[in-house]
Amino acid sequence: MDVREIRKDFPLFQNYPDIAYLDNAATTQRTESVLLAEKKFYEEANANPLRGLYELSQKATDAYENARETVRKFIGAKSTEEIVFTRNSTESLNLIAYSYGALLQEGDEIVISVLEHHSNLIPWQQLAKKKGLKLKWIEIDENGAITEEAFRKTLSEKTKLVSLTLISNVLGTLNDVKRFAQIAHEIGAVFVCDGAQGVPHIPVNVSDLDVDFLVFSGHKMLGPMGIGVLYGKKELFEKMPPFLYGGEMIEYVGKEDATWAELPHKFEAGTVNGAGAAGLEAAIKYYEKIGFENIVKREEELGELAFRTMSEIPHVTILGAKDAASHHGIFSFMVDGVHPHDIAEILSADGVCVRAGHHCAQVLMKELQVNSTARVSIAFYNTEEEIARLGESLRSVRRRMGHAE
Ligand code: 7TS
Repeated sequence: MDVREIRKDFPLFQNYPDIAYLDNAATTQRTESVLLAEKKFYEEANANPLRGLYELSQKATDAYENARETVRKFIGAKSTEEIVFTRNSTESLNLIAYSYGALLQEGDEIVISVLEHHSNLIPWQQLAKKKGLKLKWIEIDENGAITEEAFRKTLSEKTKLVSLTLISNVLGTLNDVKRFAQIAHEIGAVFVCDGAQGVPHIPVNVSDLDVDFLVFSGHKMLGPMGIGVLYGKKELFEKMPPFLYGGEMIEYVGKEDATWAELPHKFEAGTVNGAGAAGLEAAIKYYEKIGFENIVKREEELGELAFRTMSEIPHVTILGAKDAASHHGIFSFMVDGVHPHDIAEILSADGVCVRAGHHCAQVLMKELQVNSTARVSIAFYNTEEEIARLGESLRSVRRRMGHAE
């Protein structure tokens, strides 16, 4: 892959030729094709999808439903009835917690891990409080990984739902979701996979992994903000009550009650994000054009370089695994004697964009005995020069904060 050619596809890099954007876990940049797909929707197919019978509305519906089919194929789902469009991973997780949560009973147990982003934690925590469920936590080992032993130890015959991230947004750890889903199924629990950080970086096939639900966000994989995906097995979606009520999710409405639309529309109340779906489809097509195997290879190489560059700098500590490959392009780090916010500000002065804070993972921060970290996160369009700039700037941080060396 010729990264110089690839970067030409991203308008933001033309507008900001001098920044090194290394905050891809927060959101990626978007290709011109994604922006054009959104524009095209509004210019050539704009009417309210799924409503009108006239030709333009049909075009809007087709654009939206074609995007759903592209998503279905991308993640290997059996049917488009299993693909619900949401705003983002957070909304998808809230939908599951609210709607599948309605089927859970007092005393049932939900299992999550200390790695989870707040979006895969608070919905379960609040559901547990409301319904008298027990929330149980899987601990991580010194590399930030969940062992099969730790996983099994947390389960019991009362476990009804397990929700785990595919890749940690702080440590980059990859969970063996296929194995964990299998074990959860053995005891009759459903398995939710938070793919917000995984789907953009490794091929994910729901039929192969056999997860019951998968969530991810368009904006972390070159797509627009405001469009996300919830995959769910049809037999589970059928049992679940709607999440939001209103237009477009009904079959028949009377004064006293209503019946619900067919899947997946039962879970898509109100006017949908047609342009967002078209944009996400364009993002998936871009992934397919580059080829996932090329993306994975490129991100591995860049990750290896970033890990080596950062590890060689005195007073810099990368949290989590001791090998680059286990990080999947995500490196949370500390610099001795310098607050993460100061690190990020100094790097910013050199045009290097990294995130600092708790990364919406405060339970994990406590586990790691820190309040915050600085974090580099890589995408395939990053360059070796950007990593070199990160290294150079990072090497100067302590001196610029007044430390002797
Ligand atoms: N799950 C994981 C693992 C995430 O990393 C994030 C966002 C979410 C869920 C929520 O995604 P959203 O699209 O609904 O916001 N993570 C980050 C991050 O690491 N920095 O900014 C957002």
